[in-house]
Amino acid sequence: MPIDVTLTPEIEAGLRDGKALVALESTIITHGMPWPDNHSMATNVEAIIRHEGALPATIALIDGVLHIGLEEASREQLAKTENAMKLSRADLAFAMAAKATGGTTVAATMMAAASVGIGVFATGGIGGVHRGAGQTFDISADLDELARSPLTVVCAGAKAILDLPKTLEALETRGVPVVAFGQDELPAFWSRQSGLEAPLRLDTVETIGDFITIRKELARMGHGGVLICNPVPASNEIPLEVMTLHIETALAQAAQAKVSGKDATPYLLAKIVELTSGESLKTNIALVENNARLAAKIAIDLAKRNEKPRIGFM
Ligand code: PSU
Ligand code: MN
Repeated sequence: MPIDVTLTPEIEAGLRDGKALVALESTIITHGMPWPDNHSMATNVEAIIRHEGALPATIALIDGVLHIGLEEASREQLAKTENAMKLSRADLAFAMAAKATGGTTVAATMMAAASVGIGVFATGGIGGVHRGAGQTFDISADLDELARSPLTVVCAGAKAILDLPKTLEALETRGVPVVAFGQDELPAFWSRQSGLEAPLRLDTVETIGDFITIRKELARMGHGGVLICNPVPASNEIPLEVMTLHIETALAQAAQAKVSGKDATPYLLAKIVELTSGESLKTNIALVENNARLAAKIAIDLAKRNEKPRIGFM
């Protein structure tokens, strides 16, 4: 049975011509933000990537067809779909067989992007080790995917609703480099600070490009993704002390409502929007836009390097 995957003509040509491409996830559209902010965010993020000179490839499942690059009409349809599935690695084939519509998480988006050779991906925050994981075992499939698929993922840090120290440990175990961009501290999504030192730090697009290029040359030793943590712009951040209180309230409400598993992240994000009277949504949009800009610059830097072939040492 043929697999239903469709690339927009633009993405197909971009891949053939070695253009700078940036993959975008769609769970953030279906489960991360309410209509119509989800739609305007998705549209703006694509425009930002184009403005920088790269091509955006939003990835999503629509009526069982895996789209790599979404036309405007499909993007709007997806943003309006009320019962869209949340698709991680475990769900993708099932949802394709069922001809379902859904947003792809970081994990499923990485799988799809890697399968066609897109190397750079922008998102808001990755999934990670949930607080209380010692009891629930709730660890996002995003972490295993980062270990597996060779993509550079630009995020604003792991969502601060997670257990950040355990998330860092899990990434280290899986051999995923975690790089803070322009600061020593790991950013915590809505906040620039987390109280944790990032394992690695780089300050320029060019040094990120050097690093990724060497990772690629070492690929025969086996490697997966790289995580670039880009702090939210200072003008849009909500300080960690403020967020800590809201996160604790949201977590207590989730426990009381017995929300767990796949529903945990969307529930907590929605509660936090409520608790901050919409402030966290504005921050979320700003950080995704900021990540799209950096991801586009990285993709352009890498595409330029590929124009002049290099000889690896192996
Ligand atoms: N960041 C957001 N909103 C989101 C997500 C991240 O601001 O909706 C999504 C991403 O798609 C991520 C997923 O991959 O949440 C993680 O979910 P889980 O913890 O269930 O793996
Ligand atoms: Mn989970």
